[in-house]
Amino acid sequence: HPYRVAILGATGAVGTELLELLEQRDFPLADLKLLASARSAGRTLTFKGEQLPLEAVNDDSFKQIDLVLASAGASVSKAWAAKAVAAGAVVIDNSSAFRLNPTVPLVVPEVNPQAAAAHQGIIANPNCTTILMAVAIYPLHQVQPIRRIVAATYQSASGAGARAMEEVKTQTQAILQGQEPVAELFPYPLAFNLFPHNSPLNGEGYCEEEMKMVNETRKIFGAPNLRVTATCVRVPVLRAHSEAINLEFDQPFDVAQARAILSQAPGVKLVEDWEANYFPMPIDASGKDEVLVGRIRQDLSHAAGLELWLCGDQIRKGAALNAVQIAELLVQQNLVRPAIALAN
Ligand code: 2RA
Repeated sequence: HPYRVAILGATGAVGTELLELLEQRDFPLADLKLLASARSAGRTLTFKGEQLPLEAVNDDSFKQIDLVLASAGASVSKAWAAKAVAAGAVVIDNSSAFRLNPTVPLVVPEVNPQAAAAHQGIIANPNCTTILMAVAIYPLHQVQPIRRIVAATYQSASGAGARAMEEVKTQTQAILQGQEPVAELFPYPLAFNLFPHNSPLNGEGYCEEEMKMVNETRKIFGAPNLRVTATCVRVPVLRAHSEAINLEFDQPFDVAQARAILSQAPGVKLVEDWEANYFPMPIDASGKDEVLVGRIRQDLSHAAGLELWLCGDQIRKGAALNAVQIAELLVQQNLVRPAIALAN
């Protein structure tokens, strides 16, 4: 049956993409409510040719709502998710607020769809870099368990939101006109530059973004001891992230076998033309659903190591698409039900 859905954070980069995906994928909707901050209230967004009003989120927003897709950041999710659940809705949360909460499933549908069934009202959508990596490497992990992951990311401006994408364009224009670039959302100019991800650092010198890759990958794979280390870097690309991944196994992993596995893997597109030196690029990944994977090769420095390279649309599979796929999974398995039903 059709569902009454609310998007919390409808005006953001991810919110806009959610709207587009619900339309494109013909999600079974009885009603769609667009929630945003008071600043956006009164404006409208187009959905299936109709103008839908943006409403400021309030205590009554979640009455008569079955499913909430939240993408307005951790503080907004912390403020509203419990209220939505209490009102009888299931929340698919795109923020980091609940990802490591043991009672909240953290789901990548290609990897751990079964985890969704245990939800108690909230399901978390992982961080973009984690989702893209998980989709690409889980099929290998199923054949031979991965022992250690060393990742380096090249993250686009979109990961910091729609306004950050505008900022990098404005900075680029300024530089081309011989002016000083202005950094407002980002700490430093990103145009013609790059910098280590600017999320807060811990005592071991890792930033939050890097720790998301460590902790979320362990939770999604159900592998609490998996060794993961990452270096996350922001690059002046608009909307697709890239990642260089080194994988270590117990035994050598045949490269041809890895390629064959990834050429069949759900959500993955193998992109390799060795003669032309053509491999995944962010401009090719932008707007695509699949994670593009290529440059799979034996690690020269380790007999049981593999190297690979991937690009994925950060707003789409890294955020909005994964959330909509979780929603579709809940619909297929009849899991859109008030949290109270589980307690009884
Ligand atoms: C980024 N989306 O690219 C991430 C934030 N966790 O910054």
